[in-house]
Amino acid sequence: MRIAVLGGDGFCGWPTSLHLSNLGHEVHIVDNLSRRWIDTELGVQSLTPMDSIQERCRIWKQVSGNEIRFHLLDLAKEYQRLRLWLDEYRPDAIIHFAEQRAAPYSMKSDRHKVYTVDNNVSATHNLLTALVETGIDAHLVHLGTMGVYGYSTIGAPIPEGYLDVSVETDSGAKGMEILYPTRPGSVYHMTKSLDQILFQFYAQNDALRITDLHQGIVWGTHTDQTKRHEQLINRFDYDGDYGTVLNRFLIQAAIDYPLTVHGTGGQTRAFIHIQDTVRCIELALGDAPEKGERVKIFNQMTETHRVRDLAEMVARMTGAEIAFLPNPRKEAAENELIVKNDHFIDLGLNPIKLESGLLEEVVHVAKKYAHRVDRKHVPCVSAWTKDIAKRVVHDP
Ligand code: NAD
Ligand code: USQ
Repeated sequence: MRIAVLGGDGFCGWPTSLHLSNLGHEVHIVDNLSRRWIDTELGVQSLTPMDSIQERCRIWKQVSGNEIRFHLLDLAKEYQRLRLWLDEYRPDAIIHFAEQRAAPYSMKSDRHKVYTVDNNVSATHNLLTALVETGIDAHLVHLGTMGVYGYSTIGAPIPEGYLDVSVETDSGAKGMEILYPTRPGSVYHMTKSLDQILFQFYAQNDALRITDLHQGIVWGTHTDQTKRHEQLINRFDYDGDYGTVLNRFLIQAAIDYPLTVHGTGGQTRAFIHIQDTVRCIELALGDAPEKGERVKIFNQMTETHRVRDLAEMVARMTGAEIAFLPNPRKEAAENELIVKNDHFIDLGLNPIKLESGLLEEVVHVAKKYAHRVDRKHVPCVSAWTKDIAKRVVHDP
């Protein structure tokens, strides 16, 4: 297949591009490199030394013999160029990673909120309307988030996107299926909730074929393909805005920084290893919806953990200390999370478990690149409300 990977320079997009190229697909990366600019804005860098996207593609050609082409394009701001690009390349499938993906970054200030909504909603809508306009019948696979469901669940398993409800009417109870009600916990997560409505509309109105993957927190760095050459290495964010919780704990342990647990660490979240992310995308591509079918929604996660349990696991393995800090976010102190992920298991996913993959990650990535860490960028300084900002002490 000819596959466009939108956001293919990012943490999930780069290993996905390599994985699909390795399977023999013709891969085109489309990215505006905004993530690299945000690193500059924040004064941070990936823990791992990343080459330019052009250099990464050159090395991949050298290692694999396969070509990945890079196209510099802003999905949100360059609608006409996007439409022309699609018309010229006419992909069979499109993987859409190209959004601002950090909840703390989206809550930093009014400017960051506006940017995140403008960028994410426009990118997704521009893509959908350009597909209609060009008449391209590509399978669109979007990376959504488990966060659209919200985290204060009632202990019932979260289904894959849809909920069967019964509504009382004058002629008795009527059953119907609805999108699971969204309850986003940040402006970033809210944009993913808005994406869901855009997908529902375009699938229903224009018969676009769409799969929305509600992904949990991705951990790890390497995949089989990124390991093939040092210059193919993946991005690894550890800073307070973009670093996700488990990757942050791993690097904190490596630099003797007490593990930064927010509040009681009672939030339970869904997780998936980056190798399983790329495999899930391959599986989703092979299971495309028919024209006219409703949006397919899969929960892309393999296990759930409470944050303080993760901290204890990392502390046991490494001897790190744990620090319980005031929570900069507005989130429940404790929550239960039970998630259905039958679709991917039925399609053959054989998940990498955290206990088995964790140690390798600590030794090979966190310790190897620990000298690149700037400790002052470790704390999470983005507060969800002005009141919370007054209570959170930012002490590196
Ligand atoms: P990332 O920030 O590393 O990569 C996103 C890429 O998209 C970047 O290279 C960026 O430059 C590009 N991009 C952003 N806006 C763009 C635009 N307007 N035009 C063109 N390119 C643009 O993020 P990631 O961790 O790889 O996440 C990828 C997707 O997966 C995101 O949509 C995110 O919401 C979703 N996701 C990520 C995680 C995770 O833990 N990393 C978990 C669940 C879902
Ligand atoms: N947390 C800590 N200490 C830290 C960092 C985070 O206790 O140092 C806590 C947070 O308060 C939160 C939990 O860990 O309760 C998860 O935080 P996170 O930053 O790892 O994850 P999140 O903000 O939810 O966002 C990440 C990705 C996002 C993706 C989402 C999937 O950045 O793109 O959509 O995970 S999910 O969480 O399932 O919605």
